[in-house]
Amino acid sequence: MVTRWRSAGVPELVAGAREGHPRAVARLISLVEDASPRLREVMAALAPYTGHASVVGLTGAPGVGKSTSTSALVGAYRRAGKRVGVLAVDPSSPFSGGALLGDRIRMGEHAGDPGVYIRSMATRGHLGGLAWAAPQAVRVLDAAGCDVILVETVGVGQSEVEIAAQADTTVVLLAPGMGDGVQAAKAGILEIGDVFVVNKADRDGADATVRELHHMLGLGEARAAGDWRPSVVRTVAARGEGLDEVVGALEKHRAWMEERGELAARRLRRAAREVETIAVTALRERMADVRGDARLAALAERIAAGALDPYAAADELVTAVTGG
Ligand SMILES: Nc1nc2c(ncn2[C@@H]2O[C@H](COP(=O)(O)OP(=O)(O)O)[C@@H](O)[C@H]2O)c(=O)[nH]1
Ligand SMILES: [Mg+2]
Repeated sequence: MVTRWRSAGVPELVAGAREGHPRAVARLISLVEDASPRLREVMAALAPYTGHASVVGLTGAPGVGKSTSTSALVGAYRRAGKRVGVLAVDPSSPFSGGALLGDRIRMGEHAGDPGVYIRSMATRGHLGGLAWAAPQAVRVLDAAGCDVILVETVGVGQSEVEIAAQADTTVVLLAPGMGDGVQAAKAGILEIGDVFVVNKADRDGADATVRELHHMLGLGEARAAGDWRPSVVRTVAARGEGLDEVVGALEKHRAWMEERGELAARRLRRAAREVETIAVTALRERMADVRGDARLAALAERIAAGALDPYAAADELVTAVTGG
């Protein structure tokens, strides 16, 4: 079976993924990770089957309980009969093609459930990075028939926060202690949260974290009618407590988005972003090919001689590399 998918052509892989073969799904996500030249064909084949899944981003500092919460959420959605995809995006990991060790333990209870795909993803130094790869992996899971896709990213770097913000609904997780709220504010993740989870509510300080959050989000202040008021939910993910409330908050946010046309608006923004990232990456790749090119050397000579300014030279170069 392994060899079957390894040597399969794109139409066969896409058909296999649509029929729910986990190895076909895994193979397609590997093509994304590897920035395979066949991706163009893959994305064209997947396009008619995407747009069904609810995409939920989960982010927060390392150790707050994202993977534990994700696993508990998978359980909650499975009980509701949904097919679930999990994408654990880890830019620092040299591994891929399966869950990371810690995540494998935390998500182990779902191993072997045919209604769940769990995948961690790294990007192997591709120029476009995670911002380029994550949405394409989401497309694979969407076309494979997932009703819900949970994207876990560490809320530290700019690109990770951005990936979480590219979801239909973004969940920001905090845990009591260590001025966590302040940290989150610094990382800029408070602005992107639609639903806030204070996990580890079994620990001292959970009340203080909830209060701090209410204050920072201005939840006591009046809002324009119809505006979304972020939900704040307490959980003990390690014991599965509070997860039904999280699902409830996610459903409420989804209903609000649909009512306001916000879901369509977010998806348009996401699609625009995706096109932009692919275009910029393609341009960068062509520019990299141009290094050492005679055209660039000639432009440099004209600039050095005072015959041309760098802006006009850059325009010439962009026209040359995009012109064919
Ligand atoms: N006390 C307590 N510990 C938890 C809770 N949820 C997760 N943990 C523990 O916190 C640690 C980090 O969890 P993990 O899900 O890997 O965090 P992540 O780095 O955000 O993905 C693990 O040892 C979990 O068992 C909780 O609700 N209460
Ligand atoms: Mg994790």
